[in-house]
Amino acid sequence: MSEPADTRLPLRQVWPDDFVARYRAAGHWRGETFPGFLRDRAQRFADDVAVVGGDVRWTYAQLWAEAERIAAGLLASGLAPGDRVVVQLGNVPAFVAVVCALFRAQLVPVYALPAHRLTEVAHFARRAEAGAYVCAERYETFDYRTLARDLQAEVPAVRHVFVVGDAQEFAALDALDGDRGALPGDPDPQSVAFLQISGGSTGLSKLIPRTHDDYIYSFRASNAICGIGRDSAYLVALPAAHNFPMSSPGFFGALYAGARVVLSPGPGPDAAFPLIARERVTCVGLVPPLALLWADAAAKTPHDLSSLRVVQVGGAKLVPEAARRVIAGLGCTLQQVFGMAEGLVNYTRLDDPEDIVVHTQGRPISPDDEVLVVDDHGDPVPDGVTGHLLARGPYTIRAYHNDAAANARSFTNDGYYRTGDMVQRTAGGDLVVQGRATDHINRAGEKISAEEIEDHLLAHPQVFDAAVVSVPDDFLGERSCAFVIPGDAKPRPAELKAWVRGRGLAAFKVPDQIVFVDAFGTTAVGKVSRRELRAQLRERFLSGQEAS
Ligand code: OOB
Repeated sequence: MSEPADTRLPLRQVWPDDFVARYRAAGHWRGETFPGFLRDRAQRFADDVAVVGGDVRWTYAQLWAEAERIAAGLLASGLAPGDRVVVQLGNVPAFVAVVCALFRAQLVPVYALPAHRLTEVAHFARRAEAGAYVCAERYETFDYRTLARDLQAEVPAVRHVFVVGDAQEFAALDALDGDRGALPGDPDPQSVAFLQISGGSTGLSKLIPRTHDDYIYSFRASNAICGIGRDSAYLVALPAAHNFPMSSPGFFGALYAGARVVLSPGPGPDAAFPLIARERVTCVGLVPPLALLWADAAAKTPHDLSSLRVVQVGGAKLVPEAARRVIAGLGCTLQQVFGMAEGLVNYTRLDDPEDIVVHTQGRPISPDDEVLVVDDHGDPVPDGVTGHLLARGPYTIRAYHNDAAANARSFTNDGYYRTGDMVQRTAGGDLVVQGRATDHINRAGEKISAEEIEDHLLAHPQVFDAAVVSVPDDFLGERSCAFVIPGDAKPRPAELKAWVRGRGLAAFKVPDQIVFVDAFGTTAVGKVSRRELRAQLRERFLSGQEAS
């Protein structure tokens, strides 16, 4: 009997031949792969500690053995190389083992955050054409097995569910095993290694295909810029599935260097400070509100934080005053990180003068990153003038997976990614983020699409119209505010918030504030774009008229 034909869309990320040749010749793309480097480290650094979290302390040899066991078990369960697998795990060693196992089996991880719920996970599964889902029995207070059941009901193509912990009717990750001799060889370095999730400025999140060559380059080069070596200990304080703690230089950078990865169960000082002291952590990545929290808590903590050499802050704008507070409070080197899951990452350098570290978001990783700052017509603007940031380079994608409309919008004809960020470039080549051109809310580093939330609000029977905007917030940087024109009966704000939550969305997407208005009251004549409308409402809010 012949196998049914695979009708799934192929995963690929294609750079034009001349760029491929250039990136190889420059030594950026070296033909390394995830399983290739992980196997190598397991041999060379066999007895060094690789991953620490909860009660687990795995050496490099143990991590690799665990990855091979799970990989063989996944293939024995009926998955085949090329299958996509949605992974939703918290900051636990199993997350690292599962991802390494998927690479080893040539399965393709699709990263969901622990905060995501059914609507989002189902969207990732459908869009990626996933055949399996890996989750924890529970994380924090949520039981992911209920999500798994709903997911299989909604997306039957997800035939397999693997659970860390008590699996109930599903397969237990711990019990997986299979024939290691049946594991495939190493993949093509230019093939897609995984799908990352975009922040999603218009509507639903897009899937970002990253290749072995491009991603490994990004964290190998980040290691050099961030001072990560074999003697480093990197703390994962943000959710591990985020691109920042994953690869800038993140836990993959640390594993590449033979360093130690320490997983913090939560981002706050309570969870992280004892780990820093115990494991002599040298580097950590934080979002601005957390960095400020840490800076304040450091003054009072009994824990010894003296091992910390570099505190990285990124994901959202760190204003100069906050940057100074972080430096003073934590007493170590601050590194600003301005990056995106689509690729381009900028860093202030460890030896930059304080003025640059405080006032800029740094410069690109690679000499082959091509960064353009352009006006609304696409023409370059001079240094010091705000414009749209476009990026192209050896680790910036050329296309999203399976999303022709987003690709047409998000990339120029000559392959630049339109970041949606408004920046200025200084004479020294550093970037200063000024804002953005797209309507998303950057809530403490979590990106929320205004359009996505408006769609959910509009589905409520008592909502006539809704517009979601970002407003400044002392702690979060930005919070979300929904302007709602009620229908015949006015719902209570709490009801609308519960409604959004009940639509199967991450808690961080629930509007922080709801303001009822009779009309949007646009002053412009004729049709007003949603963008313009949101801008007007935001102005009204900020001028105090709606700040109820
Ligand atoms: C990181 O990645 P994403 O994909 O969650 O979000 C990217 C967007 C950027 O386009 C920008 O709007 C914003 O987040 N952003 C910043 C920033 N870092 C990111 N805005 C101002 N200042 C910064 N330092 O957030 C991400 C990925 C890799 C490394 C670091 C952050």
